[in-house]
Amino acid sequence: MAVTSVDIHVTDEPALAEHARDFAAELKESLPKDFVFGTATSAYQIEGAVREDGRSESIWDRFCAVPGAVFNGDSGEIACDHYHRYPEDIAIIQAMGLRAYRFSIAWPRIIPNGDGVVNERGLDFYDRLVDSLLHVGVQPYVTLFHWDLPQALQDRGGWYSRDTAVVFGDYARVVVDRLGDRVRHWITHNEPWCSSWLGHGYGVHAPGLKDGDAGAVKAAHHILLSHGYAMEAIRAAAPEADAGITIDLYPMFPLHDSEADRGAARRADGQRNRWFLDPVLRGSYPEDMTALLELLPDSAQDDLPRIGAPIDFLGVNYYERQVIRSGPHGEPLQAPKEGPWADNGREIFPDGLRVTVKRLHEDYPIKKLYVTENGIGYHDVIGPDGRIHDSHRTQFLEQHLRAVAAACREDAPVSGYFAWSLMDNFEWSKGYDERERYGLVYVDRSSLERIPKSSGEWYGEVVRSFRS
Ligand code: IFM
Repeated sequence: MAVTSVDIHVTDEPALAEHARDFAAELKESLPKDFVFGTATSAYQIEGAVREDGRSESIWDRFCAVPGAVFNGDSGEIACDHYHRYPEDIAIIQAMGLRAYRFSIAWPRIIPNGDGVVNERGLDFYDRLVDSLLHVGVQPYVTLFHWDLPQALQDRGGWYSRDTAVVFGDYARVVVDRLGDRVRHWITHNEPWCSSWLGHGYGVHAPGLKDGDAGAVKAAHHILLSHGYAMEAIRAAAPEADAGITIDLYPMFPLHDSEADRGAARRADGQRNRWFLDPVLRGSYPEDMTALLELLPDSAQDDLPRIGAPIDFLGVNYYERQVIRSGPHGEPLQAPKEGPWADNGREIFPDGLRVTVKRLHEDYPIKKLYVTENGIGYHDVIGPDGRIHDSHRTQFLEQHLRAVAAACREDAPVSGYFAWSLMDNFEWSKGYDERERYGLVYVDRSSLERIPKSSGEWYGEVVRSFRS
């Protein structure tokens, strides 16, 4: 359990530290006492070591090799080399004072063929990771699928095949059997809209299929079904577990307060949000989404009880809102937003997080929510003093935590917040584009040296002060 030590400098910046302490005092007035503050990552974005210890090829390894698929031809081959440097990364988490860390498991490390033979060396890595986290008092929140499907399964149809849903349940069982004595919090999937629509509809994520809504709906259904199988596996292997799914949600604002724009925003919400929320939380697909309903596999109706079985919490990833106007046939079209903007082109709209959480609380029977991701990409640079003064990110975190506090005052059951991301990492089709640095910790792309940013130091001080 060799955990190295790391310096967190916030006390060198008295104004920042004082601001963090004042802000923590403000949060205490609205957030529950046991509110969980953490940070998040995913396997392919940070681990590297793609050919080590029996890991097989994933669909992202394959996709990154396609010319033009990923910015600059980048890949997760080395990423942040977390596979080897995890003791240092855990030391950073510890130094920040965080007591929760969300990471994902790479399926190709555990069952290289997708089903069948289990790779003990893959499990051993996550064993070491979990033990090292617990050793320093950090609770693991484990995601079972954050997009790195074994290529062997893709070769047999991937998420177009119902069998992939079944074997996801087997994979979940293997992982929970091994780690479930120490890991209490489980997330089956991360952002199923991205896996289905970006990967199978638009082809901008792995596996790069451009099959439109037909492909996306089929993939999404099997992903949701696999969530159901995984929940059953978790319940069987670890009855005390706290388990759910993470969905990326976008509040849809009509451009004008007209019937046409309101209707278009409702349809956009149906495709982007309710298409996932309704089956998981109500056991049904949204009835108004008639064109999508026609694309569902024949088995869909029979699968819904399994998909809609109770979960313990919903994970919410929030990044930005969408503004929607109606097209000539009532179709939803994206309308220009107002800003302000981050370097990576995302609009910063903190109240959208409050609106999202409040809406979930009002529309769905949810007992507990975690904000499992929230963050922003900037082109951060090392200053002359060797530090990264990313006050824009500090402000972003402050505004969004304030939105969570406001939602809690409106009785929304938010139990935790995980900043995306612990460190700068591989941002999927955007690769290592400098504008896509999401970390609380800067990662030098050549040396892979980690340098905590001032936002990370500020966040740590907020968390420590909140507890004191
Ligand atoms: O980096 C991603 C993450 O993998 C999923 N949610 C959004 C993040 C930022 O784009």
